Amino acid sequence: MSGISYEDFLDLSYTPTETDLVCTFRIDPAEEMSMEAAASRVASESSNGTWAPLHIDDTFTDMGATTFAIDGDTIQVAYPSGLFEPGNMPQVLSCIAGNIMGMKAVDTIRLEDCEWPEAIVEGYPGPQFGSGVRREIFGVDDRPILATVPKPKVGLSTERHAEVGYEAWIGGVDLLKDDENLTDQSFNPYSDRLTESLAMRDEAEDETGEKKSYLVNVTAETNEMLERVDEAASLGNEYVMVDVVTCGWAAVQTVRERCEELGLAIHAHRAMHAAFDRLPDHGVSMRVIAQVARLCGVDQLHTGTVGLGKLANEDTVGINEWLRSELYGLNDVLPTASGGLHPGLVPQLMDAAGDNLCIQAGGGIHGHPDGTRAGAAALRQAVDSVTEDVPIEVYAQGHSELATALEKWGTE
Ligand code: CAP
Ligand code: MG
Repeated sequence: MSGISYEDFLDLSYTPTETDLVCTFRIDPAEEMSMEAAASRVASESSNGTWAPLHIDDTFTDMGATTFAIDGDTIQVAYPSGLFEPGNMPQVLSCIAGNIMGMKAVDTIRLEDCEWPEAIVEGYPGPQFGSGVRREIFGVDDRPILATVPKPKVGLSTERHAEVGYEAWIGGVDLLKDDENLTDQSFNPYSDRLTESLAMRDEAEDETGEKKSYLVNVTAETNEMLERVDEAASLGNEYVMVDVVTCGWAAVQTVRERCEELGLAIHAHRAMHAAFDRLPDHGVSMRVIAQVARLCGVDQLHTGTVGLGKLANEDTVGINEWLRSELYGLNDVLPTASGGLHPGLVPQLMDAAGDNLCIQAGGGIHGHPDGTRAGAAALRQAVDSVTEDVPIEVYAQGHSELATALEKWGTE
């Protein structure tokens, strides 16, 4: 028999079965490599092939993928679901975004999208709450929930951090959020910060009559992270925050399981995602990262600001739509808009991204000329102006905190 060679993985007459995982890549073949040859190698190296033709009999299970479509620089590859260990996200990524990312046969390769079949999705838990956090935790379903990260992002003492949280909660935000590089450092240790912030949270709840919560960053080595999750639950918090790309999907899967036992929601920060998705021609798209995050079961995920803020964004609206789409009964994910946001941007943001959102502003709250409490009030007022359908400049006439924010930052 001919065995497995690089050429065996292209079949433009193949129709994917309903259990196949279909991945869309954009590739730029290396010099002197045809599109067909490169496309076949992508399917080969990401499934069961290698560079040397193999001389084998039929005593193996054929786990080969098939490139079944080529359209310009875009190729589609179908993978048999049996290639993938159920519920093992690292193994999936080792196939579809593994060795092929460094293959000499292509100058660049980008995994753009995946169509996940039920046969694979059923191995994953998906979010425990998803956008249900708004109703189940805060009792609101007619507005975005609001979060804030104290700034400077690291260096505040525990006492100061908790005070900033209190001011922000009183001003009108729902969630205090840790920044990505604040975990358990000596200037603000995890346990102290959690305890003191939740004490302030209780006071803010009493004063405002509103539910408040804390996206406390538990990101660490996995066993350590689980201890932090347990502590957050034992002290009566509703959430943990995990930096999902830096700690890895295996850790996210472990935390998801523990959070199910404890009834905690997971806020997913995505630091380092741009190392994979920023280059338009190479890597893994944010869309796919978001898909992986949903399967693994995070409840909230940063997906960008529709280009309004300080950071480069991929198609925020398209990603949010995917996170809300039907997926064999899995819960949706609440998108979080964050990065350079301030009150004046809220109408444009909500116009593009809707109200089923979490909006985070750090600098856009704590940089308010009258301080954190006023900044938080201004953000809440900006949201109210949209939900009450009053132009933000008009609304600001009766709301001085918002008026000051608009004076400082405008609406662009
Ligand atoms: C935002 C932020 C978030 C980014 C992450 C920061 O602060 O806390 O980490 O939003 O990016 O440190 O930059 P500001 P993304 O509100 O002060 O800008 O949401 O795109 O993942
Ligand atoms: Mg941050």
